[in-house]
Formats: sequence, C-alpha cells, structure tokens
Amino acid sequence: MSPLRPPRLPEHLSSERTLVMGVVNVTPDSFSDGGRWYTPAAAVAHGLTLLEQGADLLDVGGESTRPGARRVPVAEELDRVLPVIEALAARGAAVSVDTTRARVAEAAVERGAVLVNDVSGGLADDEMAGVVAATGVTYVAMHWRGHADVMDELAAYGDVVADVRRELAERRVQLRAAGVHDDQLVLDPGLGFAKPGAANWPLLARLPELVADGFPVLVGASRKRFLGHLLAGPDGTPAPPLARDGATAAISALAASHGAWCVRVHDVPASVDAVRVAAAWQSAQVPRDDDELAVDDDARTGGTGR
Ligand code: PMM
Repeated sequence: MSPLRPPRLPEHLSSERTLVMGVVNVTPDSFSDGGRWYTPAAAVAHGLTLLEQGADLLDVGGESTRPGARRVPVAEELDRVLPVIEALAARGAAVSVDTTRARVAEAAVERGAVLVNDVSGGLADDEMAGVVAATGVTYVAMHWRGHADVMDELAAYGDVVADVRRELAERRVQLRAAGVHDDQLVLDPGLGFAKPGAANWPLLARLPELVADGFPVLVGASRKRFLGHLLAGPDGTPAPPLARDGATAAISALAASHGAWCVRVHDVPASVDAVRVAAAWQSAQVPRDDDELAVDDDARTGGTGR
C-alpha cells in the first residue's frame, strides 16, 4: 500500500515511501528538546543537519504545545520562526510551519513554507481556514480539543478512534466551507494531545481506519509521554524523552507499513532507516520473477562487500 500523497507539495516530495519530517523547535520549553535549538542560528544549523540526515521536510515551530504550556505572544512567535523558515527555504528545504495562528501561517508561506502544520486543525484561530484557502498551501489538520493548559481535562472518549475520526470529519466540513480543497489536506490523529496514555495505542493500531478515510495521514509519536510510560523502569519511572528514540523509530516502521504518508520525528536517521525498511518489506510482498531478484542480489552483495 503506497501512502496517499498531497498533490500540491513540490514534486521531489512524491516519494513512494513514507516521508520523514524533522522537528525544528525554536522554543525554550518543548518537552522533548526544549531550548536546545533556541536561537535562529542554532535552529537553522539543526535544520541543515536534519536535512543531511535524510529528512524530507523540516517542521519549524515557535510555540511549545507541551501539556500545561502557556501561550507565546504572536509577535514573539513570528520573531522566532520567520528567520529560520526563510533561511532553510533559501537552502532548498521543504519547510513546514508548526503554528495554530493564521498570521504566522500566512507570513511563513510568504517566506517559503510549503506546508502549514496546525495542531488545532483550525480550531484555535477562526482565520486559519481562510488563509489556507487563499494561499492554497498544504495543510495538516490535527485532532485537537483545546490548548496545552487545558487539554488534559478534555481527554474523555468513548471509542477513541471513532471519536477522533468523527471530529476530524467535522473539521473537514468546516475547512471545505471556508474554501479549502480536499487535495490540500493531511490528517493527523494528534497523539498525546488530549489523549490519555492508553488512548494513543488504538490510534496507532487502527491507523488503517484513518488512512481509509482517503486523506494522507501524518503520525507524530516522537518522544511522547506514552512512550516514556511504555519504557518505564522497574520502579515505574517513565523513560526520559531522549531515551524514547528507539521506540519512536519502531513506530515509524509500523506506521509506514500501515499507510502513513509522513512521520514527524526529532531523531531523523533512525526513522529514515525505518521507513526504508518498511518500503523494502512492502515492495517484496509483490511476487517478482527470478531476473529481478538476481539484479537485487548483485546490488546487495556488492553493498555488504561479500
Ligand atoms: N506533536 C507536537 C508538535 N506538533 N504536529 C503534528 N502534526 N502532530 C503532532 O503529533 C505534533 C505536532 C508535540 O511535539 P514537540 O513539542 O516535540 O514538537
């Protein structure tokens, strides 16, 4: 199964495998890498490293969505992300802006962003849908129920997968009404956002149901709390964010093999390998004739030096 593709992105992003989006947080307080790339120069250098490591897209964000986080004034968010987006786009990167604000999205697209990644799916800012419609930019609509300071109180579900799919369908209706075309849309189940730990697993395990809704799907599991709990030590202490990269890469492989269009990760090299493994695995499921296998075998033995 090859993941669905948003047709409006640049041609070089139409790979047959799942794409890898590298995270460039220009924030002092993100849960996973807070403060490490906080100056524009450090963030640009980090983005260029992620590109060298094989990231297909770079997601630049200036506001932490960590549970409990306070909002950043819009002027500060603009100051954080715009120079980084401009510099990375000028170096040929496919840049995404991680924002819930229409003003930031619009300015980012003017500076060269090709994708708007909105964790609120348009709910945080009434003007977002209009900006997305007017610019024609590719738009990630993530499942969301409220800002970081209140989201843990909004985490009640019946069947979490059915509820998330229904709420994303409602978002699509609203976005369409504002003039956004279906071929601009990517959907995201919003792992960790108003989701109690255990609710994240069915959203992953039943990813094919979301994929079957007919839109490209982005999965953002990287270093999230539910992985910390999964990997807890014998005394129950959750594994810290930087110890969650192996589990993140495992999810990248599984998400890729279940139809995800893109995975959003902090540690790029392991997920690049993971999505390539998934692609090779999948393409080998189609029976091939002996000649093709012989060619592949030559390439393989050459590569291992045998
Ligand atoms: N998660 C975070 C931030 N942005 N965007 C999308 N589309 N999906 C996500 O799951 C997502 C996101 C939180 O992680 P971070 O603070 O480490 O960036």
